[in-house]
Formats: sequence, structure tokens, C-alpha cells
Amino acid sequence: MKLVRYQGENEKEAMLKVKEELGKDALIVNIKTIKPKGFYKLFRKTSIEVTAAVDENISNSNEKKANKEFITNEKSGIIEQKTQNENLDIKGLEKKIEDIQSLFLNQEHVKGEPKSDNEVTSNKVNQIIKSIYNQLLDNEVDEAVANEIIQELHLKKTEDLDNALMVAYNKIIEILEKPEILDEIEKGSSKKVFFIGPTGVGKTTTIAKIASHYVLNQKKNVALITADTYRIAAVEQLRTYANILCIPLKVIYSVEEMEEAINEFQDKDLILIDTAGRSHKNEIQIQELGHLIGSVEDKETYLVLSATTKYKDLINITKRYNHISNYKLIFTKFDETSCYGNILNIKKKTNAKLSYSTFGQNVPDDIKEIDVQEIAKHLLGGNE
Ligand SMILES: Nc1nc2c(ncn2[C@@H]2O[C@H](COP(=O)(O)OP(=O)(O)OP(=O)(O)O)[C@@H](O)[C@H]2O)c(=O)[nH]1
Ligand SMILES: [Mg+2]
Repeated sequence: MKLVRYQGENEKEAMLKVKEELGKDALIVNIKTIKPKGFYKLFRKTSIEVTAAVDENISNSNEKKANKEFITNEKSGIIEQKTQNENLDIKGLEKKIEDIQSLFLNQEHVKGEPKSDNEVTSNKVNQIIKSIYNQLLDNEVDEAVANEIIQELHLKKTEDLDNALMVAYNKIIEILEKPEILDEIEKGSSKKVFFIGPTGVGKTTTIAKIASHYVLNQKKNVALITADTYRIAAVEQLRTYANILCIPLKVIYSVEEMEEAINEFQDKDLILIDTAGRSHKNEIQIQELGHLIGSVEDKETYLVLSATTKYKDLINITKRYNHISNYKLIFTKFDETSCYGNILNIKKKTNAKLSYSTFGQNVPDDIKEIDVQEIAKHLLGGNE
């Protein structure tokens, strides 16, 4: 009886290998989950290891399949096949193990080639760079941004994967910058905050979450204004939240009414202004919005985007809003995606500060300051 171990991304894949190589006579003796360890875990997914026992006589009768045994490498999770009649030359074996260790760096889905510098870089450094680059592309980081990140690795030329990951991690944190959210609101400061963005991204829900926080936790005087008069339901949606929180709501139809509403709320601590979702394809609507925002002095503006929107669309949306100066970015619907590349891409493209992330429909709980460390880790393969 001989014990052989196989690894796969999931149980099905590992079992398939057992079946293919050992046939139906193999007896499964153990199935375990292999969790990646150390900083390497940023890079590797959990895998499944199946240990199978097979009768050597039976397996030897199956010529091609049975004359193979498998050695696995804990670190790489890659399975190397070795024929039994190969002699156990120690040097050859050591070389093989080295090869296996470096193999994990050659990911299966090579999407593109990272730009390399002109200087001679060792093979190992190149492998590390390539694997980080591919990891970033897997998370939908734009090629130009991924190249900027790995540029740092070319400079550092580190042959240590942990170090390389730290360098990439720090570079991502540097690009994402420290987020800025509505912080302490001074009493009576009548801070005016606009929420703009495409239809259905979660502007009104986000306003409700922020209003709830300041009313319930910070005991501030909050007022709401809505310029979203395109849909009756939109006004009613905000009125419902205003009623629950016992705060005033003004519906405005023009720039003049906006001025009046702001005057009326000048004793408030915080005035949150909802706007109608604008299609980025409708330039006139967006110009009107710009006009409305321009009519209010001393305001903050948040462009609300969904983390689930395609990169191309996000680029077009932000292009449309680029005449609205100094906005910060809120990303909604984090709960509906596991690809965070666009957060980095859009941060880089707009150079706007990041602020909140929302991750569900629950008011007021599903909102927090965007966690840049979490995003950086995720982009490098952690938390998968
Ligand atoms: N899964 C998820 N859904 C969200 C989140 N934020 C908002 N939503 C949902 O998205 C839908 C649209 O939300 P709204 O707040 O009405 O979006 P809006 O941007 O105000 O939409 P318009 O006013 O039509 O432009 C609602 O069903 C919300 O419950 C979030 O973080 N995650
Ligand atoms: Mg709305």
C-alpha cells in the first residue's frame, strides 16, 4: 500500500487528479484544507489536499499512470510528478525542489508582461515582479497603475517575496492616500454637503446613513435638502428617513429655492443635499447639477460611485463630473464585489480623496471610512 498526496484548488479538482492518476482503486484516507502561512498567505488561496492509498500491485498494472508518484511542496502547493524508475540522485532531487519552490511564482493566468527596466534583473526578482503584477491584474488593477506599483519593485530588486509584497503594499497605500470623511462637525456651522452621482448607486441611502450617525450618535442638528424632483418616489424615500430621524427636509426645484433653503437651515450643524441620479451620458443634466452646486458657497461634494461598476463606465462617469471641482469619492456596494482594482484605478485617475465605503442596505450600520489597508491587502491576494 502506498500513500500519495494531491492538491487542488478545491476538493473536486484534487479528487479528479486522484482518479486520473490512481484510478478507481485508490482509497481516500484523508482530505484536509491547507491554509497558506505567513505573509505568503497574501498570495495564495486555501487549497485542498487529498491523501489516497493505493495497492502498489494494482497501481503498477496500470502502466503509464501507476509509475508516477507525487511529491508536494508545502510552500508552493504545486505538485510535481516523478517517475519511480528515476534514480534518487540527491542532487537531482534538491534541484527539483528548488524548481518547485520557484514554480509558484509562475502563475497560470499570465495576463500581460510587466514593463521591465533596462538593467539586468535576476530571474528570481523577475518572477516575483511578474507574480505580483499578475495578482494586481487579476484584481482588475489597470495595467498602467500595476506598472507604477511594480516600478518600485524594479528599483528595490528584492529577491524576498515578503519584502516585495511589503513594497507593493506600501506603494498601494501611498496611491490610495488617507481617506477624508466628514469629521467632527462644529455646532451651528451649517456645513453643506452635496451627494452627486449616477442613478441608483446609493446616494439617498448613504445620506440616510450619514444623517443617522450625526443625529443619533453625535446629537447634531441635521437638515436635509433634496433637489431630486425627477421622481416622486425619490422625495418620499428621503422624507421617510427625515420623519424617522425627526429632522427637517426641504424639496427644492431651482437655484433660487436652494438659496432660500440654505438660509432657512443656517442654524443647523449639518445640511445634507441629495441630488437626482444623472446619467453620465446626459451632459445637460450634469451641467444643471454643476450650476446648482456652484450656487452654494463653502460646501463639500461627494461623488458617489458603485464599486460594482465597470472600469470603462467609471472613467466615463468621472470624466463627466470633472468640471465639478474638489469632490471626494464614496464607493458603495462593496458587499456586491470582491474586485477592488477599480477603487485604486479611479483614485489614481481622478486624484480625488477617498472617503466612505458602504457595504449593504442597512441604515445606519453599513457604512465606514474606506479601509485602505484592507484594499491594499486584498489587491495583493489577501482575504480571498
Ligand atoms: N448591496 C448594496 N445595496 C445598496 C448599498 N447602498 C445602497 N444600496 C441599494 O441600492 C439601491 C439604490 O439606492 P438609492 O439610495 O436609492 O440610490 P440613489 O443613488 O439615490 O438612486 P437615484 O436617486 O435613483 O439616483 C437601493 O435598493 C439601496 O438599498 C450598498 O452599499 N450595498
Ligand atoms: Mg436617490
